Amino acid sequence: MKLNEKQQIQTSKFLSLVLRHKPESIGIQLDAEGWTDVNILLQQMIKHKNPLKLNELVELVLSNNKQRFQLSEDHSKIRAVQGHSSSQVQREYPAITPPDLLYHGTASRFIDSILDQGLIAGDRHHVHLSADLTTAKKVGQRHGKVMILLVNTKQMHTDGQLFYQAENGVWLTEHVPVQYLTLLE
Ligand code: HQG
Repeated sequence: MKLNEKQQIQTSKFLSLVLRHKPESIGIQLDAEGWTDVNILLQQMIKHKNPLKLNELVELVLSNNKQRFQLSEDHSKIRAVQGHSSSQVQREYPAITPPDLLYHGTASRFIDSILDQGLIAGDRHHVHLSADLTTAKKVGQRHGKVMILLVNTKQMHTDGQLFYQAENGVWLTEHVPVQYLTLLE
């Protein structure tokens, strides 16, 4: 049996919760790079009333619209590729040169604070940036009335700030100071 679309979304949200934020809530452990054992994950999901079969997990990982999760080659381990807040994880992404410009989609109610403090990671380990406007709009819409900020990544990089890219293409950095931000009207 394949998971239907609703079940896929629910399961993806559950996996995001335990693989990014609260592994302890179902008694699993993540290593520093975010990996956890697939068999233990599936056992603990049964115990916590979210049963999932191995083939359903594999299908979900491969078909996930944002490629949020990654399986090891032998399918023995799984991780979320970005978005972590758990202190068990401290991913060491290689620093790479970003494109000259990246986008950040947010909600109008955050703008005053962002123009005061810059973009901060909050509970997550990094600020998330998008490579294109369409993606940034989708990210911002999750929070309310969408506003787009342009990030002068070329200048940030020249000034020595580090950038990383998760396996699913999402760009990451520690903090974006205000001077590199332009609000797109
Ligand atoms: C805002 C999703 C006030 C920031 C997406 C955002 C992404 C500030 C919110 C990934 C601020 C945090 C991450 C400041 C930043 N004052 N608000 N100084 N600095 N903010 O969800 O970037 O579907 O933690 O603008 O696609 O929205 O989960 O971050 O609105 O890739 O795979 O604080 O999550 O991916 O919200 O999204 P989030 P995000 P998934």
